[in-house]
Amino acid sequence: MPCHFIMYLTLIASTISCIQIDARPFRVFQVPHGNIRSCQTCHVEPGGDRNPFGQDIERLYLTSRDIDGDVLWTLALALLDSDGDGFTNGEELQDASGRWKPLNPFPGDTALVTHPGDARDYPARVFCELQADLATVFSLTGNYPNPFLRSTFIEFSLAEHGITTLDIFNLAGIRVRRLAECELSAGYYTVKWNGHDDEGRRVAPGVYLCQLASGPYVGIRRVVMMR
Ligand SMILES: [Ca+2]
Repeated sequence: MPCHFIMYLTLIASTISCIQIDARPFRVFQVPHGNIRSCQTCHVEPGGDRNPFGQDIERLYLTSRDIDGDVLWTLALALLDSDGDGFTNGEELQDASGRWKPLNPFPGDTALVTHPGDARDYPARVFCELQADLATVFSLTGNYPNPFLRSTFIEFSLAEHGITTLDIFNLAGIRVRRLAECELSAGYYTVKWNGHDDEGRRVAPGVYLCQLASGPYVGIRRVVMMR
């Protein structure tokens, strides 16, 4: 059976399941990758109480709270950490920038999606936030804000397509976080670092080195996390 047909059947089954227990199944398709957990994206149990992500949406991100209200997936909602696990809703749903719009293809990597309403489920790694556009030079432009308190955005450009890594090292030369390891096209990119190491623990305040390696290019910048 063709893959797209199986996906179609899955979506129909998901929608029918929602209809039986929740009168607003269309909202599932108004957040990135909302089809993965269907109604449980926002509810503890389908049709039941809302989880922390669903509570935030109900509080501020519905066009109206009646049955016709649509979910507003915005940068503000993407930047919230609804379940308090150290990762923003956007990071968990593979759209850290909050740029995705309903009906567009889902962003990022489906395999990395985690639950924005369940603090026990969080991503092992936040992958590249892509803003591909024409670029003519390799450059690790820097990060903003710097110094930073909670999170910082690292900007770079690639002149050529290639395997790219973006890492954070401490001053002892030990890698604390791999932010990206992927194949990227030439373009401009922004990747967010939330000050956590690869184990999800917040690193100690201080000076770190951010290293970009892609093709012939290696660039290093100082990144300072405040206390
Ligand atoms: Ca989570």
